[in-house]
Amino acid sequence: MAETAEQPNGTSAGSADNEYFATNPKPATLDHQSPIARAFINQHASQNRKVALVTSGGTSVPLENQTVRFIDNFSAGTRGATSAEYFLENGYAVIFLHRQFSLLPYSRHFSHSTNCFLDFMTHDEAGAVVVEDEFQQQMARVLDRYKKAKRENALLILPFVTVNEYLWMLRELAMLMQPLGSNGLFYLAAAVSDFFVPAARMVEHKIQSSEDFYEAETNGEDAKPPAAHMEGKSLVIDLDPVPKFLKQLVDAWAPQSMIISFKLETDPKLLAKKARYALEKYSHHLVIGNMLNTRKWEVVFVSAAGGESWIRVPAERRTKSAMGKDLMESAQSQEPAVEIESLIVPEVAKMHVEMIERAKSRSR
Ligand code: PAZ
Repeated sequence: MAETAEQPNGTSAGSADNEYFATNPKPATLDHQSPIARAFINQHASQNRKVALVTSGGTSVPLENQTVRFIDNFSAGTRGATSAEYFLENGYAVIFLHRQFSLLPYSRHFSHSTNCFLDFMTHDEAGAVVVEDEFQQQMARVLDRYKKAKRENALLILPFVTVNEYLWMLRELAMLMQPLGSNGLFYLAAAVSDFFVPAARMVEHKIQSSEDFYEAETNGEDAKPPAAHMEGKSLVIDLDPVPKFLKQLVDAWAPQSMIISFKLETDPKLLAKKARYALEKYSHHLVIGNMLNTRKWEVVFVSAAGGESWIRVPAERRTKSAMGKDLMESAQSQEPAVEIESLIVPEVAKMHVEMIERAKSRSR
C-alpha cells in the first residue's frame, strides 16, 4: 500500500491534516515520549549538532479497536536501521522512529533470523559465555560504535506500531525539531500506509467470521458502516486515504529542515517517473527511489538540483556468486558485500551541508 489515492474532493493537505488530528486519537504514549525527544533535541541543538530523524519499518492499520486483525506494509527496517548507523558515523545525532520489533541500529547485526546472536557465542574453558574467536573483531567493531553512540547520547530510539501512532509522532517530532533550523534532516524510509481505518469507522471487537456470531456494530442509522464488516461470508474492507502529510511537513511542520522521502516501486518503468512526480508535488529536497527486488543494490536520487542519478553497489563488491548474474536474479538470493546505505548516507550528508551553507548565506 505504498501508493496513495489523491485527496478526495480537492481538500487541501492543510485542512485534511487538521481534520485528521481532530478525529483520530492521540496515542497514549505521546505525552511520555515527547519530553524525552525534546530533551534529546535541545541537547544537540545547544551543541550545534545536526540531527537526523530516520523513520523505519512498516505501519500497521488495525481493523478493530481491540486489535486482532490488521493490514501491514512491507518493510523489515533494514534501510532505516542501517542508515541510522551511517548517519551516526557521519556526525549526526539520530532519532530513530521505527516500527516496534523491526530491525534496530547495531543490534541488527545479530538479531536477524539467519543471524541469531546465540550463533556468535560459545563457552570458554571456565564455562563463561564468550564471543567465538572468529567473530571477535566484527563484534568489537559494532560494539565500539554502539557504545560511542550511547556515551554521546546520540541515538534516541522511539517505537510506533500503527499508522496513527506514526503520524502523531512525526508531527510532534517535526515541531520539536524546529529550533534546529537547517541542522534538522528528515529521512523518511518507513513504509507508510496510504489507506487507513478512521477512528469513527473502527469497530470495537474482533470481527466474527461466522454468520452465527456476527453482529454488525453501528454508529447510528445515518453513519457509514464500519470500515471492516461482514457481508454474508465475505469480509469487506473499505479504507479511507491517509492525508498527504509530506506537504504539511515541508510547508508547515519543518520548513527549514532538509526533507528526504523514499519511493518504493515494483515496476521499473514507473520508478523514476513517480519519484519526480513526488518531488514536484511536495517541493522537498530529495526523493530516493528503489525497487523492491533490487533495493540493496541500487537506488536512484531524484532532486531539483541534481536531476536523476543512480547509486549502485560497485559490481566487484556484489557477492562472488552474484558476479556475472543478472542483478535481479542475484538480488533475490544474495546479500551485497557492501551496504548501499554506506554510499547513500554520505551523499545525503553532503547535500545537507550544501543546503546549510545556502541557508547561512541567505541569512547574512
Ligand atoms: O525496510 P527495508 O529495508 O526492508 O525496506 C526499505 C523500504 C523499501 C521500505 C524503503 O527503502 C522505502 O522505499 N520506503 C518508502 C516506501 C514507500 O512508501 O514508498
